[in-house]
Amino acid sequence: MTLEDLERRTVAAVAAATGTAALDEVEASALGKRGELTRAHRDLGQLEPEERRTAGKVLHELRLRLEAAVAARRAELDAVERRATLAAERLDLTEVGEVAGPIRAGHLHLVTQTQRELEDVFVGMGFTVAEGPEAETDWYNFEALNMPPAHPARGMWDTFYLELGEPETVLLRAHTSPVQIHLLEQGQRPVHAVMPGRCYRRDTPDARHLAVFHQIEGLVVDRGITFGDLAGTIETFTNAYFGADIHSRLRPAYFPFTEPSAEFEITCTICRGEGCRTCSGTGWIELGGCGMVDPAVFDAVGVDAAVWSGFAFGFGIDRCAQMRHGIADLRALVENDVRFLGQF
Ligand code: FA5
Repeated sequence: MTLEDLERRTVAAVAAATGTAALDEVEASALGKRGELTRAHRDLGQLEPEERRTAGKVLHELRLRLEAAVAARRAELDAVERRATLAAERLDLTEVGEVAGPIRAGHLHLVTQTQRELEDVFVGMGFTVAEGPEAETDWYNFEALNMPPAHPARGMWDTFYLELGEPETVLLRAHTSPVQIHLLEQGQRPVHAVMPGRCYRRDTPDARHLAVFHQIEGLVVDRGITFGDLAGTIETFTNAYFGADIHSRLRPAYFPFTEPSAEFEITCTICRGEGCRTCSGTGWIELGGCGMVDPAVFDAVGVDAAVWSGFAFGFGIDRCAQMRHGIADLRALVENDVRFLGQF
């Protein structure tokens, strides 16, 4: 085989090598210890010194060309193989975007938005915002609110008890009214506060009820507070939050911790007062209870009822959201269907 043949064949084999392993073989058979070029070098010994020098130079130049061809091809194949390895080891972090379309930013749940809006309305009316614990003792949820043990009104709140201490002494609060007691115990006078938070009841979920829901409590304790202040506050709130075209009414009611007491209702926004499944055909939806603070509550926390008077209210935050946005069934708020929640 002539050197031209060797060069042509080797260059073709180098170009045809599809991986670095194949290239290694081509390089070994052409340039390696037992390769053809090495053999040709060895054969130089049989030549005359003059011929040997010329042929040696030719062989050396051929080796340099072939080594350069191998190196160039190796660089190409290395790059291809590195890309393949990277592609194989790539961590696909874009799955959500590819599966569900472009990634959308979330937003606060409607109930949280509503709670903040209600807080804003009341802060605009001069109230401060306070919070209390969700796990309470019997004293805060019932007794200090004028419901001694075995008082029949306790049945108005179907309560979850915690297995802590004596049976039925620690519970998940059934309403936000216990926070009134915390504020009064802290000695604040006068009080103009709203207290939003989560409440728990063994209520069967339906169009207007959830077992875990939210209330915003209101408490005003000052000198010379009257029922007129309560009615005016509720009317101002209704206009600010629902708009002037929504009708509201107070109906006489009973709560152990207020006297007199009332229920606060607005026209059902689902049927505009016609009567529907959401309002059980009455045309009205109850948003909360309210009344003048009962002197027995003042007694329980050491407030002098001869000096101070006050009113309190407790509205359902979920119900406010329901009426404001015309949600026929409250359960939709907790079913976590983003198509529903994404609307708000
Ligand atoms: C109370 O909880 C009293 N603590 C309210 C109160 C406060 C009266 C201060 C007087 C003075 P009631 O159980 O009616 O009252 O609940 C008040 C409101 O909470 C209801 O009108 C309703 O809007 C909401 N609510 C009650 N139970 C649920 C429930 N299971 N799911 C959703 N909202 C509820």
